Amino acid sequence: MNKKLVSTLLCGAMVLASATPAFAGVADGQKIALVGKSAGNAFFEIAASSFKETVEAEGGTVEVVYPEAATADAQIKVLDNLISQDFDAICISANDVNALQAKLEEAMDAGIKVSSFDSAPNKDSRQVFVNQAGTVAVAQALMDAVLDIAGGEGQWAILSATSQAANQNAWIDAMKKIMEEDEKYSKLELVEVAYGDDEPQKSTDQTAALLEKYPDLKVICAPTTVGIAAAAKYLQDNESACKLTGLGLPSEMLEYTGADDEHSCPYFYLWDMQGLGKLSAYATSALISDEITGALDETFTAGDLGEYTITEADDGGTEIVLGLPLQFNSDNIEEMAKLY
Ligand code: RAM
Repeated sequence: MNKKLVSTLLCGAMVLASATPAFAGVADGQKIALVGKSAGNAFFEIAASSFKETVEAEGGTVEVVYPEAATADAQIKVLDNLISQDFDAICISANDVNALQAKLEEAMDAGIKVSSFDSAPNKDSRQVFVNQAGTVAVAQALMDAVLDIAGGEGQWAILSATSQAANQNAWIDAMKKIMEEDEKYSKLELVEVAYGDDEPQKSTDQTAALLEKYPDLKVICAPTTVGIAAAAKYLQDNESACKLTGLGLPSEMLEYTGADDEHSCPYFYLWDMQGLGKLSAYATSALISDEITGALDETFTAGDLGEYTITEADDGGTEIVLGLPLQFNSDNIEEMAKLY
């Protein structure tokens, strides 16, 4: 190729580069830390991989960090370490609603942008929360599933993650409120909220204990992907009459989902997992580039997901809601299991 042609091509490329607006939200060189609730949970691995892909495609870098345990103390250790490095932002799924406040405030005071995804620390601990689906929308879907699967009446229990988990407790509180406020749930009896700590073995043991304590238990609702997968296996292996619903990953629920006696879970819910990673990435990046501050009514474009508006969260802070909860059942589980 002759020199003139090369320089013409180079000039053209430079003009193009300067004329092409930066992809909304993600700018070159941004350094972001993504903090999950615990290691070894496919939920966070899937969200983190789409978060990373989104940021890296635009020239930023992401460090994904997991605490040693699913506790606030372990996350505080992680945050301490991150604050001493030159991160532009931290995006966190909180193991506790209030306990991270001092550390996250310290991060913000140090000029680090703080967003959260999946599980929100309180409103003073973050600039914005990326909520996978509205808290009440998730609770409503779960309550209606419990009512339907129980046949309108009877005992049911919740198998949660840790007792401090901000998102679990928000969903559980919203479910209790829905149940109390509408007469149609009055024949349902919530007998216990058990905690499997998002550990497969503990979740299995808690399922076994619930069945032993409540022989007439009709439904277990596990709003945790780890808990529901463990309970699904236990109930199905033991041919239990007790049925299951909750929040799960289709890939982990494939063999347990179906509305017949062979399967332990007629249907369950989750949301667009790749979308959660992407939207969290774009929102965090938009904070760094000062496109948003996290204030109510601000808007931004989250790449091919389109435009999002920051709304008021139930805790008085702000949030960006990805979409609606999605139902997985025998009709769509095979297709969805290929995605996440
Ligand atoms: C588990 C975690 C996570 C929750 C999902 C549904 O993986 O507890 O925080 O959002 O379940």
